[in-house]
Amino acid sequence: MKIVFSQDHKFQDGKSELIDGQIQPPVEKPARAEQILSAVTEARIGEVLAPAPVDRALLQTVHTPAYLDFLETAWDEWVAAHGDWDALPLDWPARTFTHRVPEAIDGKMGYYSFDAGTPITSGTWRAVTASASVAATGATLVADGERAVFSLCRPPGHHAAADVYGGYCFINNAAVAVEALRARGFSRPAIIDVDYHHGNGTQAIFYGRGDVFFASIHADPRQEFPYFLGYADETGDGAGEGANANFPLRWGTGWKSGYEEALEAALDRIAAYGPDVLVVSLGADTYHEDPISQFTLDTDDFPRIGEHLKRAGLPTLFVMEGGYAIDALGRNVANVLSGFEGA
Ligand code: OKP
Ligand code: ZN
Repeated sequence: MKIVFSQDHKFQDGKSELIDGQIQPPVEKPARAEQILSAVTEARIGEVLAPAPVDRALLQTVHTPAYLDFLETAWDEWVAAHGDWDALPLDWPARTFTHRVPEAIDGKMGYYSFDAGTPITSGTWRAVTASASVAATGATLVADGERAVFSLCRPPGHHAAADVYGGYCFINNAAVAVEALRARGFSRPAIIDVDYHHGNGTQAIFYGRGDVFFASIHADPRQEFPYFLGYADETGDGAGEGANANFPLRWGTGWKSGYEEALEAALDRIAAYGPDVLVVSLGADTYHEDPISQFTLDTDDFPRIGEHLKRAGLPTLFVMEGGYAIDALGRNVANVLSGFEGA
């Protein structure tokens, strides 16, 4: 399986994340991608290729022009206002407020975000466009006939919606990949999101559409981030009714205590949709030692995820999302891919 990777991920290197009320070192850090790259290289998953630059027009099939302009200029506006420390929002238009876009950078950040844990830094734009290019190039390779490709994206993307960032995500790489695949003639893509957290951004992007299926297996939003989306009764809207399927699972879920069953149910729903290509939002934060997560999958369970995905029998693009247990992350990701290759 070919791997697409860009070193430019390293330009997203936040100084701080607000965790449990304290400013701490970010858990979403460059070492994650480096660990994954060395593990997939060691496991001989396949050749590593550099991405082609991503077109702005492709990004605009997913994100609004105003949002992309905001992301591109936010750092400079923040530095002019406050100096060159990480840009973090602190004020949001919750219920009772208007949804106007303010002039001040702090107000714009609140308008375009949903959490205070996702720093904009000097290199954010460069890193997030590189991450999107990794996804888009992976899609091109699948369209050119590769059976399966691994887009080693960083930063992740599945929490980002058309004009909202958060959850360490700015550009929705999986959605960009879907649009790149559609542009190359695939007409019925399905996305399966196996990251521990609900892919709220991906769901929101495709919620009103019947031409893209979205299934997500994740920690129950009653207990876990992103809290306000990811419930089982979210089934799609309008033309998208029936094309969204959520499988929320309680904290403590393991392979035999609910995960495998949910994965099979999600893949059954995808098979019933009749897709022509599969995009996997691949998180390894379902691992029992993940520092911010509460599922109990073990390293031996990850190849089984790959085996189940292989049985869908579809051209498949893996897009990297989360996973924060840095020492085991690369091995767990490589295990999914080798499980897929071996099945
Ligand atoms: C990104 B991805 C938990 C705070 C959670 C954001 C988590 C984003 C996860 N107390 N902060 O889905 O792995
Ligand atoms: Zn996650």
